[in-house]
Amino acid sequence: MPANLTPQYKAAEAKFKAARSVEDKKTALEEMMATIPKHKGTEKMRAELKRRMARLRQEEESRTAKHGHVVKVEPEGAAQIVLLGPPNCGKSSLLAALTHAEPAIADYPFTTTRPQPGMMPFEDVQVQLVDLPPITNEHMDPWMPNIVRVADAALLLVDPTSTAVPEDVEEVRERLAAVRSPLVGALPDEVDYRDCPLETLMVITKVDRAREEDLKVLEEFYAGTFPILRISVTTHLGLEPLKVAIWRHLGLVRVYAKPPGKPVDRHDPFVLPLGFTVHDLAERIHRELAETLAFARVWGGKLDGQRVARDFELRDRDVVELHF
Ligand SMILES: Nc1nc2c(ncn2[C@@H]2O[C@H](COP(=O)(O)OP(=O)(O)OP(=O)(O)O)[C@@H](O)[C@H]2O)c(=O)[nH]1
Ligand SMILES: [Mg+2]
Repeated sequence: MPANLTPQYKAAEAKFKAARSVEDKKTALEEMMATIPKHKGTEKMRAELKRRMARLRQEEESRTAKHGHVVKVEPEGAAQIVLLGPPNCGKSSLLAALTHAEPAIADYPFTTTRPQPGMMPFEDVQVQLVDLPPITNEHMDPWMPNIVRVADAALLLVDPTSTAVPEDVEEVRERLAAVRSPLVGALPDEVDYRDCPLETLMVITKVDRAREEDLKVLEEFYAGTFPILRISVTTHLGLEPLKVAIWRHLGLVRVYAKPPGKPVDRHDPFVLPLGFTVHDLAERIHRELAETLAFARVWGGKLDGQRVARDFELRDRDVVELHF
């Protein structure tokens, strides 16, 4: 669905792009949030605006706070994904299986006490995974909401061998919903403007030692709420499909820019949200030049170098030649 952005919104966006200070950026962003049309076609964009606002607030806090008081993770790569779940469900084990990070892993609860990032390679991009301490009714680190709010998506891990399941998982969902970060399988049509819903995949862990009937019960229970995957870090079952599902879930496209008359560089794609146009790509490459973009040629799908307009929406793996 097209976004149909208004001139007021576009003006606020231009202000945001020109802003240098955090204060000016926040003012412009507030204007964007107030003027963005509220319908299905702008859902992802609205979620993105909230995340940007949360990041700006984090930035502000870390400047004003005394050294060491703010816990945050510098975003890196194409997207940032948080690993959430009750104690001992296998969050750190999954981080170790998908990235080069070496987190502490142990067979007792509350092993992880600080966020631990790691980079997950997927084809030609890298996605940042952030392992976090567990969440329970009794315990959630005070900095946790700040980290969760700015993430692009989440994995909610469930241990089918736990005697507390699914109550322990429900506690995680309730605690996060209470701090206005409800975990959702897909963005709902109507979002309370105070909420920052986080798109979530459910990952059932340790399937190598789970009973099939317990897996089925869990899958039935959560089927209408989240997309669900089964994994085992011991046997590697489901790890490759999980990577693919994570990438698809993010709703991002990889685009390869090609200078006119030169071969395409397939090693270092630009990663853009679904719905971004040729003009948005030009801005990403060279903000000052974007306005002088004459046209573009695209290779991909049915296109084989045809000219497209500035508002052509790019697709995953398109090759684009920009003409200024
Ligand atoms: N058999 C089996 N054991 C697993 C698997 N994944 C994790 N475990 C074990 O489960 C225990 C807990 O794993 P962790 O990765 O430390 O769990 P966590 O969720 O990070 O725990 P906290 O940091 O305390 O919240 C460890 O003993 C792991 O070896 C799996 O796929 N199969
Ligand atoms: Mg851990």
